Amino acid sequence: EEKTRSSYEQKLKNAQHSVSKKLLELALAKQSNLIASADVTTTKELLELADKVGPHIIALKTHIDIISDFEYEKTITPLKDLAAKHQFLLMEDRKFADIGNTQELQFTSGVFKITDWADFVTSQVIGGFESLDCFKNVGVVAIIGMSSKGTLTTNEYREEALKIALSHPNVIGGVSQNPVPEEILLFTPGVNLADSGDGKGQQYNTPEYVFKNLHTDFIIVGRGIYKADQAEEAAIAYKNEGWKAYLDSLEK
Ligand code: BMP
Repeated sequence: EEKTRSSYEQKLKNAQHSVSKKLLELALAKQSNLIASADVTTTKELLELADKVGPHIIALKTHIDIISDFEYEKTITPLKDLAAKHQFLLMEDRKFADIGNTQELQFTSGVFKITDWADFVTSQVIGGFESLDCFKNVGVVAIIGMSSKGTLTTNEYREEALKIALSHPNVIGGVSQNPVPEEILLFTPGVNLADSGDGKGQQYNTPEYVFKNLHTDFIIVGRGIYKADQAEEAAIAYKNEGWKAYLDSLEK
C-alpha cells in the first residue's frame, strides 16, 4: 500500500515559516513546482535566463559565486527586480558547511552579501544544530542526501541530518533523493527528461519518478533548462511535467 501525500493546500495550512508559506502559495498560484537552477557564469546570462523562465518557476536557484563579472548593483539589483516582476523567490545554493561563526560571516559579508537578497539558502548540517542559528532572516534548506554517485550521505547520515532539519526553526526543507517527513518540504535536484547522467557523477531521474517515489514537493532543474535551445519552452515543459506528476501523486 502506497501512502498518499499531502497536497500543497494541506501543507500550506500547516506551514509555520513565512518562506514555506510563500513557496506553497506561489506553487498553487502558478501551478508550478519548478525551481530553475541558473548555473550560468555571467550576469547577462543570469538575467536573461531569469527573465525568460521567471513566469514559470516558483524560485530561481543561484550559485552566485560562479558569476565571473559579479557586481552587487549590476547583478543583484536587476535580479531582485526580475524576481518581483515575475513573482519568484531567490534560492542561493551556497551549501554552507562550517562552524556557525564562519557561516554567519559567509552569509553576511564578502562581495555577495547573501543575507541582503536571498529568500532562502541551502546549508549542509555537518556543522551541527547551532551552525544553522545564523540564518535567522531566511529559510534554510538542509542538505540531507545528494544526487551524485558515491555520495557519503548514507542512511545513517541522512537520519542524523533529518533530526537537525526537523528540530531547527530556521529549516523549511531538505534536499534529498529519498522521502522526508511531511513536516518539511522536499526539494529534489538531479531531474532531467533527456539524460540519466552527465559523465561527472550526476544521476538523473524524471519528474514522474521523483513525485511518485519520493513525494517530492519541488523539482530543481539546471541543464535541462538553461542548456536547452529554447530555455523558456524547456521551462514550460518541466513545469507541465512536474505539475502533472504532482497531481498524479495525489491520487494513490
Ligand atoms: P543539473 O540539473 O544541471 O544537473 O543541475 C543540478 C543543480 O542542483 C546544480 O546546481 C547542483 O549544484 C544542484 N544539486 C545537485 O545536483 N544535487 C544535489 O544533491 C544537491 C544540489 O544542490
